[in-house]
Amino acid sequence: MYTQAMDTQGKDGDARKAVRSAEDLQMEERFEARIAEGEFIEPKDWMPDHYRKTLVRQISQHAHSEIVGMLPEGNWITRAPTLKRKAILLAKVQDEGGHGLYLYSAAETLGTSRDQMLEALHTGKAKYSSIFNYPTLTWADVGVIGWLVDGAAIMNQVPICRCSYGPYARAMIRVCREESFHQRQGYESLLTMMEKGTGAQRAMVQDAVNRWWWPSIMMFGPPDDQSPNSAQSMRWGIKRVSNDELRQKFIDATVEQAKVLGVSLPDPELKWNEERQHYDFGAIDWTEFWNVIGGNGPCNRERLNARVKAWDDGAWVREAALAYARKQTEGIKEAA
Ligand code: BYC
Repeated sequence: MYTQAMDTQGKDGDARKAVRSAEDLQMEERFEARIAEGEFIEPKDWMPDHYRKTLVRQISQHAHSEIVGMLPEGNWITRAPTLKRKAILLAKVQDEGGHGLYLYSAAETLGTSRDQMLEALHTGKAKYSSIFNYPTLTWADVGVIGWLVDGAAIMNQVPICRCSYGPYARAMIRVCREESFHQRQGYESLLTMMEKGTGAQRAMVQDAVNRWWWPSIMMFGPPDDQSPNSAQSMRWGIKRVSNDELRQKFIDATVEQAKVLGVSLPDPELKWNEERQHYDFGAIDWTEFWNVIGGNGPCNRERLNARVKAWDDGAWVREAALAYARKQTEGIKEAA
């Protein structure tokens, strides 16, 4: 017996997909019940199309952010001030590459190939975090990225360790541990410059904080009432905490860290609100945010060109790996 129902969750507007069978509806009820019970959904489990698409969108965007995020910091590896700082930065940038790989693997379990995801990045169809479209002008930017950008990333990503999709949640556990090291190394590097540095070095830290503060708090995404994906993602347990709540938590924690560091944050309206038990903060320039994610930030073109070039330059490695794999398979067949 079949019934018909409108799929209000479908984004693609394909009328044929809007007709669902009774079995589908039952599967969906069972799926919703599992989500409500807090169970993990695994790759071979039934899931609604839109749940799958939302995950591919978010996880691939996250993976792209990790590998694009290697670029602004990678820019400073050859100019790190000491061997120790260079070793730390190399390890951090390498970690980001690793995060990209776990995340691409997690997204692949949903049936989208890595080639498809990279094609979407290279053609500008897929998004990556707005934050990586800003330039790293001085060495202090590297410390500030660790402190603010990785700090914001941890705040956003710890709740994803409880995401309803098992492979994404599990990948995030290791990612968060590593991000925690990244945040600490950034903060420690800034503390060294502030406590032991010259006046010029302290000014360099303050300048970097001034430039990165607003883009960092934009990382959490648009305000909840302008976030088209939030409501459904929260219902499905893909997102556990809203954009605005995470932004507020990040600001509350960071203001205190800035005091210890001895830097000011570039927002004259930042003020403790006794009644709310949170910091109030000034208006965010959302026009700048939409401009950056629309492809018109200071470094969008440069970042995308660098990724496309890396992909093109790596063609011979992929060809060699495939040729080797073919040879191995042929060898196995011959031996059999
Ligand atoms: N940048 O409905 P919303 C890292 C897009 S890696 C660009 O709220 P959602 C690190 C959003 O995609 C940091 N785009 O969306 C790496 C949507 O557009 P589409 C990356 C953004 O998904 C290396 C539209 O705006 N972290 O930290 O519910 C070194 C409406 O937004 C941004 C992750 O990816 C943005 N900032 O919530 C150091 C974490 N914000 O796709 C550090 C996982 C929003 O509908 N992702 N958009 O066309 C998430 O938690 C969520 O996807 C977001 C957005 C909170 C980012």
